[in-house]
Amino acid sequence: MNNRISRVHARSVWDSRGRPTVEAEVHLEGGAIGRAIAPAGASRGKYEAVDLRDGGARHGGMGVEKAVAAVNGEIAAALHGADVRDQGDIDAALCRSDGTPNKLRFGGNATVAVSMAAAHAAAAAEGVPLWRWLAQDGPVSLPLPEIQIFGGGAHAGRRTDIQDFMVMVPRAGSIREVLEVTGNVYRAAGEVMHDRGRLAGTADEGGWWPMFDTNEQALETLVEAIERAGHRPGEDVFISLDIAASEFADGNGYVMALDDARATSAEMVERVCAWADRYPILSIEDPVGQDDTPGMVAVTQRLGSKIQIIGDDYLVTSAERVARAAQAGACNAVLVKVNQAGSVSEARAALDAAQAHDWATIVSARSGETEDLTIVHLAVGWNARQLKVGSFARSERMAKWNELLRIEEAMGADTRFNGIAAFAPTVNAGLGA
Ligand code: 2PG
Ligand code: MG
Repeated sequence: MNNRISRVHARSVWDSRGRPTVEAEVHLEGGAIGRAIAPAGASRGKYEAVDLRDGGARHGGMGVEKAVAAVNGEIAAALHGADVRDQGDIDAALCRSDGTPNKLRFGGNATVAVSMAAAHAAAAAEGVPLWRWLAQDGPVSLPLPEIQIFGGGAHAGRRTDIQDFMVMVPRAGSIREVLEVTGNVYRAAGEVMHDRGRLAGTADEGGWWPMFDTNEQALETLVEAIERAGHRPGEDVFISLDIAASEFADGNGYVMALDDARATSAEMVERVCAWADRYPILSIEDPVGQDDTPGMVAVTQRLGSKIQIIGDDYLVTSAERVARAAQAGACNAVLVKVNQAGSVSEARAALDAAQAHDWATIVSARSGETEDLTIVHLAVGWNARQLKVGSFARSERMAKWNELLRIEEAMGADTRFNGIAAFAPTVNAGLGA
């Protein structure tokens, strides 16, 4: 009886962009409470669960009063008395009462907040951290971080076409070491920008604002920053890109505004392969657009044995799309964003589908974030291989890296850090795993 849901309550709070978002609480009869806040994307895949926004003049149309009302009304009624330990049943009830394939009626922002809050309540009732509750008796590991140094694309007024210029430190021995090295690179990148008179603050996720003349100049500068920090590019520190190509795809191909270039799908593939040749790149997300399966297959065939090819907008945290992509030979890794699916169980299914194909799995934040730490626990408890939460500045990001440090400490001698084993098998082998 103690684990039955007695109350579900939501309120409108604020995210890291100063926009309203949904916070949900799930209360249990035994007194335990779970709480979670929905994140929000800017470069959104068109097949994602839809956030319900109020429209109109207030909050520039971004209000979430309708989504909050859905939680306090229909969702609260649907979940009343449910056993919170049955996450699958709770999420199935959310999907059933919403009744649309992409959470149009309640809003994915309503369902994801409730779904994550329920997971927190279950862990609280058990008296264990969320990651332990999620893992049950299964294996856990500390995910390899990928951390943004320059933020472009939709997170920086389209200043560069490529969206995320990130680093990975797979040969480090611990989370603590990864974060120290990343801090060095982040600081050095700021110094390089300062020296060139190009320092102009930070973008949405805390990465340096990308004042560059071409996309390649950003890549060159990142290599320089790694060296200036005293690390070896392609040895200790690698580059990871989120190209987020759907953002600059039009019906006929790709328009890279900064490079003043148009590209067909085949030309885009060539361009990405040329970057992979020239720079120490270990991971590439969304190298082509969300509907460009031939392009995704071509990139995976050309680069996938050595480089991680991640589907984000292309897979939108959907088990079905992961299975289809695996069959087509597209991608060797999935980005898992709980709010793309709209519930914890659906996101977990996408992760399981990827693991069944020996793909790597990356749990990811959104560009609109808050102090919510749920994704860190999901990554550890689900034994995901990597974690992406934006840059190395601003507390909505640093809170998550700091939580990962706490979990590393709590694991003590049982710690398993993914490092060079964080990728699909052939990529791991290339790193010497
Ligand atoms: C992405 C994310 C995070 P957004 O594209 O992977 O960088 O961006 O949340 O805006 O979709
Ligand atoms: Mg992305």
